[in-house]
Amino acid sequence: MGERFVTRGFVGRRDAAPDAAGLSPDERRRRTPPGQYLTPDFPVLSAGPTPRTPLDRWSLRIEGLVGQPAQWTWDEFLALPSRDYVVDISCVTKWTHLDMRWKGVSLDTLLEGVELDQRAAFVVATCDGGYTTNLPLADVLNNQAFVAYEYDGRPLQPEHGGPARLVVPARYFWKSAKWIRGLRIQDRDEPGFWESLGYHNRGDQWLEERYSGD
Ligand SMILES: Nc1nc2c(c(=O)[nH]1)N[C@H]1C(S)=C(S)[C@@H](COP(=O)(O)O)O[C@H]1N2
Ligand SMILES: [Mo]
Repeated sequence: MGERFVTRGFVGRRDAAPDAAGLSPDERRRRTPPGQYLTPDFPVLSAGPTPRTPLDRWSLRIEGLVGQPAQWTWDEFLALPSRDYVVDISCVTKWTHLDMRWKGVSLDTLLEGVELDQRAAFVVATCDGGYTTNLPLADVLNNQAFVAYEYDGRPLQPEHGGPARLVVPARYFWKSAKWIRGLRIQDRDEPGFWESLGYHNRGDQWLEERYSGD
């Protein structure tokens, strides 16, 4: 143990001991967006009741400015190439949870299933229960977003958006639509649920874009 600290140059720095999660104070600071605090908790934040669509009636659909809409049943969705993701999540209520482990399908993989119109520039995620959130396509392409169906090695719990939710780690967590059922491709941006109620249109946690006007 001593050797590890010596090679890292931590000798004599009493505040440099790793915490329970093995993180040094420097790393905690570097990975905590402005105004956020770290927590091992995973609070539930929902604007309404938890929808419970049976899996045999579940589908995920891409529509809007695409050549032909694409749709996957639950079994078809699970058969798509998936990936494990370990990402830091920040909620606008100020908690940040590091190294959250998910399994899901990249939005790149889903979008490979459609031909995007030349005018395609924005996406609106649609959900069971009516929640929506908007993102520029540029913010979700290149493995920046995925539709998760497992969290921490288990099926995603209904309260957290199961059977499947969008996860966009580089934005505040309200952009990570729970109970996702659709991606609507548009030429124009269209504020979603929280974006219409005064939250920032983009929601970059590193720029502290919490509310419109930030
Ligand atoms: N469909 C839907 N998705 C949603 C919400 C919601 O109310 N409905 N809440 C959003 C908000 S404000 C946050 S902070 C996160 C919370 O996710 P969690 O309950 O898994 O922590 O989900 C986001 N996605
Ligand atoms: Mo939130």
